Amino acid sequence: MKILVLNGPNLNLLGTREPELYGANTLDDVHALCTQTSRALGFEADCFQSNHEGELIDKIHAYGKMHKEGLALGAVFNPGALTHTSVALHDAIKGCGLPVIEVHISNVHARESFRHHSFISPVARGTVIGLGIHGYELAIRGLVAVSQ
Ligand code: CA2
Repeated sequence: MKILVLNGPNLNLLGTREPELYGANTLDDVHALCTQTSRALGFEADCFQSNHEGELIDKIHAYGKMHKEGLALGAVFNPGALTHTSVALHDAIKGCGLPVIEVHISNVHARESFRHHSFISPVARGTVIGLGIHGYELAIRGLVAVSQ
């Protein structure tokens, strides 16, 4: 049984710039943490990052189908800046019925007002915000807990 760990635009830059906002860990560190956490809970993490909205939508659709077939539990998703702009990601999650936990590394509510609105939160099963990369582990644990 798989868990999708999905990261959106610019998250491939983690650990290279803005450590005061996003910490010093790289995306590879996030993937290692998610792989380890999922395995400890009896699941297999599939980690994917894209800077392209359409590729994220395709992955959500594929996992919606896998969820219906009993092959995937759901997804942990940091949509990056698309959080604040993308009706298409909102529609993809709503349309395919994939359980999604939305994650943000930084506390978006303590930042610019344009980061305060999320198009993803209304269609997410839950959200984890502002806890650094620990949020990914907590989101996986939360997804498993609410799926039992
Ligand atoms: O806090 C988060 O996880 C965000 O989703 C990160 C996005 C931002 O647009 C959201 O408002 C909140 C930005 C991701 C870019 O990450 C970088 C990491 C290092 C250096 C540059 C960008």
